[in-house]
Amino acid sequence: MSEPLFDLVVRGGTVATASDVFRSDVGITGDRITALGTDLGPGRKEIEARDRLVLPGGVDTHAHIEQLSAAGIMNADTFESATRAAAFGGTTTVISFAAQHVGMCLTRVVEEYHALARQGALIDYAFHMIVADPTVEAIEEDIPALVAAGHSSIKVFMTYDRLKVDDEKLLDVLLAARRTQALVCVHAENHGIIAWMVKRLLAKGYTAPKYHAVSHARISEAEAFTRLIGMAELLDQPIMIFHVSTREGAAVIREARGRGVKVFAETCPQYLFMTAADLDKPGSEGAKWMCSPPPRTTDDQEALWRALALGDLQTISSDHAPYRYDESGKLMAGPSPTFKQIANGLPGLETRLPLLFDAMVSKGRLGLEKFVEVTATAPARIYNLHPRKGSIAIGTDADLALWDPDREVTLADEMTHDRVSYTPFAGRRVRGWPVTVLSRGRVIVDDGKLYGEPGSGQFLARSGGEAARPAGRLVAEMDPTRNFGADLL
Ligand code: DUC
Ligand code: ZN
Ligand code: ZN
Repeated sequence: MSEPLFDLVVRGGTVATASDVFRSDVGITGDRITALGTDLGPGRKEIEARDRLVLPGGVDTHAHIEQLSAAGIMNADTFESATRAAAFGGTTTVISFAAQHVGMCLTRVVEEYHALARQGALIDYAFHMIVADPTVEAIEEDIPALVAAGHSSIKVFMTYDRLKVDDEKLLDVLLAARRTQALVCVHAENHGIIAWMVKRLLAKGYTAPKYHAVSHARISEAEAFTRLIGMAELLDQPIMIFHVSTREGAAVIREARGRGVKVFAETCPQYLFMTAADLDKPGSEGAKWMCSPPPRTTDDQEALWRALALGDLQTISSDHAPYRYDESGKLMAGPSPTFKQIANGLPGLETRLPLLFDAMVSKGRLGLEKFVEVTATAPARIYNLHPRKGSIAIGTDADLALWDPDREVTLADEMTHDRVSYTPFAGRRVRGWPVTVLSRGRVIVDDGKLYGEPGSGQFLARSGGEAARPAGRLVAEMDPTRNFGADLL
């Protein structure tokens, strides 16, 4: 027997990237992939992968973990439980949030989330900074220092009573991002329309969870997208629109991208696989399917698939926002809350990839390479984690998910590994399952067993990269060479 050449060889599998599918062994030395090819020499350890698809570990760039909501409700998940669930679902990188609320110091907030993740995470992670209070200090001191420290994306909300920033503040944040080359991610819905609808519905006695979907009138999405894109265009600042849910919203993005505006956009499994009808359950049960924006119609699902195919939407994230269906979470206001009193959000870190693999690979919608692209490669690129994350190539981190493409699983509440105790996708049967998962060359999940250790995940410092760079197309008012010479930016 000759000397081992690698620490680990994943042997004989079918490797898939966003552009290619090919038979190859994967040679791993330490944390990294160091060889691809057939008949690689021996490894100290070997994993037989003849019947497996060898894919990059998933990159989930929108997850709320150990996060305090503005209403004071703590997520059900810790970094340990959320990243454990992610790992079981084939995801090896997550970007979660460091959530500032009004009155909080952003730097302190980021330090606190750092400490929690350092202790609990068992996959690699980064943060988006939620800015709810863009004070002069936050804009001029905290944001530049934090972006320089590797937090190169900012999230803002255009709705939610205690989180929303108005248009003027949104412009302040967009400009702060432009100056520091950070990407701005936005929850874009028209607050006034939603608040007005909620008031009217509740006054008329329409309180059940299904009216949550009615309150987020479809136009609230397209209107906010249009306004947001206008502001981003005014400053020539790249943006990422989170969780697109409607056909009209996707159309607004298509039109803006067609004009050369640097707009990125994501959707989530809940908008591809659920509809507003899922909220229509007896009593308060519909709360389990309540998220914002709400799931819409099958026609919207088709429009979102089309937008993915066309590249108008580039990523599919989970928007994992875990609340238990009990008095600690969804039923915090009692057993019969009005829809306004129910925390918004669904668990999804674990089910994102199996649901999408089933739809895209097993059932053939857009195919294997596109599956890898929208769940791993494109998110890694947009958030500047590529090439280290999101692909399989020599030199990349050995973050791999080995899928059994034939394994059939019926999703069920009891099988998930987060702390939510239900999945909104229970009862769905999927084909294809991530059986073995590696994070930087270490097996963290194998055949239903966890081997990853809390605290072994690493923080991924990121600069803004290409996605966050202005497109270089200033509108007349902002262009000092075409106007009065002042530099408004
Ligand atoms: N909507 C959000 O904006 N965030 C968390 C979950 C949700 O449903
Ligand atoms: Zn959101
Ligand atoms: Zn979210």
